[in-house]
Amino acid sequence: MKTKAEDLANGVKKGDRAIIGQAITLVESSLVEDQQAAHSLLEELLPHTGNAHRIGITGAPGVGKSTLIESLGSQLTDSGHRVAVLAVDPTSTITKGSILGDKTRMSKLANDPSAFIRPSPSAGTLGGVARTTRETMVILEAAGYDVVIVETVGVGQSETEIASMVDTFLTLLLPGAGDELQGIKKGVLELADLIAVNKADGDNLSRARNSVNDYTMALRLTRPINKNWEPHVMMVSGLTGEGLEDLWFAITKHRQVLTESGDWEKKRSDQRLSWMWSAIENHVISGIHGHLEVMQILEKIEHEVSSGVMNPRRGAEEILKVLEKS
Ligand SMILES: Nc1nc2c(ncn2[C@@H]2O[C@H](COP(=O)(O)OP(=O)(O)OP(=O)(O)O)[C@@H](O)[C@H]2O)c(=O)[nH]1
Ligand SMILES: [Mg+2]
Repeated sequence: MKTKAEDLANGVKKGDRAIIGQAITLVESSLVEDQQAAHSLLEELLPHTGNAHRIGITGAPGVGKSTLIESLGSQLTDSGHRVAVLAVDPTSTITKGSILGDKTRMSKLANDPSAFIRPSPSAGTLGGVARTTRETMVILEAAGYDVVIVETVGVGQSETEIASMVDTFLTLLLPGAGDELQGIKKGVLELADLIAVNKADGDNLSRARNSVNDYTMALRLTRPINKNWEPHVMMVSGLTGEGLEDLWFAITKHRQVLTESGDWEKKRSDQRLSWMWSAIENHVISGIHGHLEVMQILEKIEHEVSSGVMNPRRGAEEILKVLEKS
């Protein structure tokens, strides 16, 4: 008899949408009894992955990520690509809300047989968002999606995590004046392979042009020149579609340049390593939360650390001591 994982893997490889959904639900599950099946599923699917272009798109809330993905994604499916979109919102706690939100904002793609949209899972599980994003990408690639786009809200940690699991990282910014430029975190510019000033339409157009110049200057000041790839700033409008062809050209060019220089393979091996390390972190952390003795002292230690009675390093030591004893 076939196992659940084998059945799911076969359905995924055939591109069966309902089964793809079930497979994603399995890897998102934090139930202990689902872990083995999830593990076997990924083993079955991993050999069928590796060819998709993994693209991360980040930017502040409301910068126009979903609108741009809807336009770009539709252009791509029109030209024969199969496009998967994963929304990662580490701030979202109500899964239902974000399902509706993402699907309404990308209604054309949501109804496109060559596209698959997976809304953000709720950010309940520890380290869960990064893990499930990686594993969901495996499923979607094995299902034959050759462009996998991860949309993430640009808040802190999540950006760095997503950047470590994609091939091309695009940052969207709004047309703005010099003041706003000051507010852009240096890290944002350092992570980006491409930067696009979005909403460059209507009244925004001249401001957008100025911003492109400002960001280009800022980019030159903040990062060392990489001999293989120099990130550049573009101007787009997800709403009108203006600039999207150039943007796609730049994204594919990025892949080509990296492939030729050998950086692509290097990136893929870094992605595998960072997956392993984050799996280790998740395992240790969930070990802590599943450990009875640790749970008994955890609240007290957390309280003492948060109120400043115990220093954080000492708190960590106390917890690890109990964990290691067992
Ligand atoms: N003028 C203009 N408005 C846009 C453009 N893209 C998006 N908008 C508007 O900006 C608002 C936010 O767009 P979304 O695409 O939902 O932005 P988002 O970055 O996905 O937002 P979150 O997922 O909530 O972080 C909507 O009201 C859009 O209609 C654009 O290119 N030009
Ligand atoms: Mg969005």
